[in-house]
Amino acid sequence: MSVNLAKESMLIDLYTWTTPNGRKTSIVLEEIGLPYAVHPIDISKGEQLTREFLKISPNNRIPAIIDRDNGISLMESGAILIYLADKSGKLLPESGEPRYRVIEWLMWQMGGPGPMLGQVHHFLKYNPGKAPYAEERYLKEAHRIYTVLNRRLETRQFVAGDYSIADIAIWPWISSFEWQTIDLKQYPNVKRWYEAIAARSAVQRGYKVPKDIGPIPLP
Ligand SMILES: N[C@@H](CCC(=O)N[C@@H](CS)C(=O)NCC(=O)O)C(=O)O
Repeated sequence: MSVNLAKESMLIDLYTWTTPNGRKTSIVLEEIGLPYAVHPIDISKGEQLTREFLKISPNNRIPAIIDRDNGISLMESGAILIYLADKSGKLLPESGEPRYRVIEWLMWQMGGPGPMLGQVHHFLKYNPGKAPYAEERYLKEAHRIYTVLNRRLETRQFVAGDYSIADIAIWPWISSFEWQTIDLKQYPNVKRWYEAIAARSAVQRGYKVPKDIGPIPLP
């Protein structure tokens, strides 16, 4: 983590919290090695709702970044991942089908595992018993998502070619498998992929941003 570097040497300001969408961005920053300054936005205290933060993130959600090189600010983790990959020339092929495969699976994460597993957390983890239909619906969808990912990883080490921003976007959502009441042993290819990524030192550092709330869950 680059939190303690001198202010002038920072390139990226990262506004984040201890959530899957936040961790995607800190893991990518750790993987590509760009120096960054962490600005914790405690969403449990409503810090995402301030007028100051709204200027950086018009949707009032973390994560967001500012690139000090050019003043560009970005919200939406998918857009941030593409931006950082392009800026560094890492984790996203430059052109052709390999690039679109990574973007395809990144978009799959943004439209599927992100919002759907988010609903699983909301209903099963934080509000159990309040809405049985929603619990059933989103848990069923979670199993469908895990089935799709397990199938995709049957013949591949990573979801789209080499290790990429697509893997990094999906991984933090799978790291909450316990909250989702998912037994990873039911999805052996996902388990193998998950453990391999969890073992990376950049992932271990990025997981602890903006603060350490415990080790990466392992099956
Ligand atoms: N599609 C957005 C989703 C961002 C998002 O939902 N962030 C959550 C934390 S993971 C948040 O800021 N929640 C604050 C709130 O709900 O007010 C992205 O991928 O960046």
